[in-house]
Amino acid sequence: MRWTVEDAPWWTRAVVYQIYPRSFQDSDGDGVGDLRGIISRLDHLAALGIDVVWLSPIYRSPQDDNGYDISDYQDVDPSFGTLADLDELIAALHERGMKLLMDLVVNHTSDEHPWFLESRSGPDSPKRDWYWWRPPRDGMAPGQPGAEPTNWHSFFSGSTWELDEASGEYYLHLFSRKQPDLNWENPEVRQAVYAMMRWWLDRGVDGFRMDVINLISKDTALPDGPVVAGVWGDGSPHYTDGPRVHEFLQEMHREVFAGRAAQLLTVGETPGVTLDEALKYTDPERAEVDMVFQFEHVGLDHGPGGKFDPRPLRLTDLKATFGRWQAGLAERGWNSLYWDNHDQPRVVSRFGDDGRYRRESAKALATLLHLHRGTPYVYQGEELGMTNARFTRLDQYRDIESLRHVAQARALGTATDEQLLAGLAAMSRDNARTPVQWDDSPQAGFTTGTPWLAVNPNHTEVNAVAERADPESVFHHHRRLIGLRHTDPVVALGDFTMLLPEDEQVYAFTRTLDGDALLVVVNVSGEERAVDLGDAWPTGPDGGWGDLVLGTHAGAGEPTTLRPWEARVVRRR
Ligand code: ISL
Repeated sequence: MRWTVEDAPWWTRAVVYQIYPRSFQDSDGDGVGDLRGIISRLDHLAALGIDVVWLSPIYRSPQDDNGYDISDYQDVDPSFGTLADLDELIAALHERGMKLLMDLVVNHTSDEHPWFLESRSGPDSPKRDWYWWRPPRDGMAPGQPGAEPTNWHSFFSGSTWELDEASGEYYLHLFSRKQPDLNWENPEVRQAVYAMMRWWLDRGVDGFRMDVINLISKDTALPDGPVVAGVWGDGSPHYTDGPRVHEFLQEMHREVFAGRAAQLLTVGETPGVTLDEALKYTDPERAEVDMVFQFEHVGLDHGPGGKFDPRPLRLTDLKATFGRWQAGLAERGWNSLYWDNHDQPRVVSRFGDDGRYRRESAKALATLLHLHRGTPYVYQGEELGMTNARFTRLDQYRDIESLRHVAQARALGTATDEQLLAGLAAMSRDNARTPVQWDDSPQAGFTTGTPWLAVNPNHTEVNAVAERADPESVFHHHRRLIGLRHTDPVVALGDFTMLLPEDEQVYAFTRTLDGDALLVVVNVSGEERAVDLGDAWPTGPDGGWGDLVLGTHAGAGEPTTLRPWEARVVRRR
């Protein structure tokens, strides 16, 4: 089953923009971004041409993990505004022809959610079974080292089990101890989630980005995992793409999306997902979700010590990964395309050059993002070429993952502060969370108060006002790339063929549809480079590749030589 221009879903031609509300725009001077701030910046999104906004969580939350710990799914956190503000945002987006995706965080709740408070009230609570409660291992005493029901290591360091002193039992939390995992085995839990989702759709939202949705089904035997860090084991084989996950998602589709699925967009965040599993999640005939976020390409620079021990990216690894995913989801299913989000460092710092070639490399990487087959996701500030935070002290970091990593490494003596600082500077999630740089004023136009996370000092040069004013900017390059997806069917639906898979410097591929052919060729380096594509894309009588549709550099340049970080999109005559 392959879509044609006539029957392809609307989101094959759409571009999504992610807003991380804490850091987007503050309207009341408390240093935290909010909904009214977002409403005031919608013209920026309209100018960029985006179709869909994905809003990271704005629900009521103790903010232990910046809103990914929800204590009320049907209310807005006061730090972000009110439900009335959200209704206004939905209306303002719809007026401009844009849709709104809500973040759906239902693998876990906050430990302050009424469901968990009830569940925790004792073993006889009617909601006890809504979460994962277990006694200590093998008759050991509660709290005794090693008494945790499994040896699983949390995503945020330490055990995935927290002892509840009152009952002497432990509850499961794959993330922080303030994020207890819901028990999806219990049908009441599932029905409560579906009812909440219907309530949002009825309110006017256009779909969901589903947080760690491939972790909701656990092996109920809860086996230990192989030991990986000190005493801790890797439990992920027992909860990633677990035994009932597809059944649950098909049930959700029937209960929530049936009858209105065609207007909506659903995207599952699926860390550790394999291509085979992704095919199941996204095969339209199975009716689960429209697309998933895979994680292979953002793991390629993780070193032997994990994400905070990075190594340089090899371009051939990146091409092997994307090539496999493009081919794997060509006939069935669909890719989502991303470099950045609120959990990843800034791509221009990570895979580009955030010094001399900041602008050029940001544009080259944007070209790669938008020209693959799939739905592109642009993360706030990516369209401005924003860079990593450049913090110089550990006390500048706020993210729970970074703070827990530092605390654990210090406790175990596994890294010096200098090494920790280097690891965080490269990989901390806070790199993507510094406030959006709107202008060159002291807090970059983000707030009139003190921002919750420091503004990057380079906002004096890197900011939206400067970007919008310069026709050759990163912003305008993204805008043109987004426009191409809207107008050129070959960009949305064309076949993908990787060229030069062994080349460590040039990333080249073709997109073809009904006799139309585009070549995308990108110099992923600061060195000039002559490119010979051989028979895969022969040069014409003028010695060139064809008509330039879009390029990163002004002036024609040499016909088949790319300047540092130059990207070209060319149409065959
Ligand atoms: O960023 C990560 C650690 O390096 C990822 O493993 C991340 O934790 C994982 O992708 C899940 O992310 C999502 O769920 C988390 C939340 O902290 C992230 O912000 C969210 O995107 C728990 O809700």
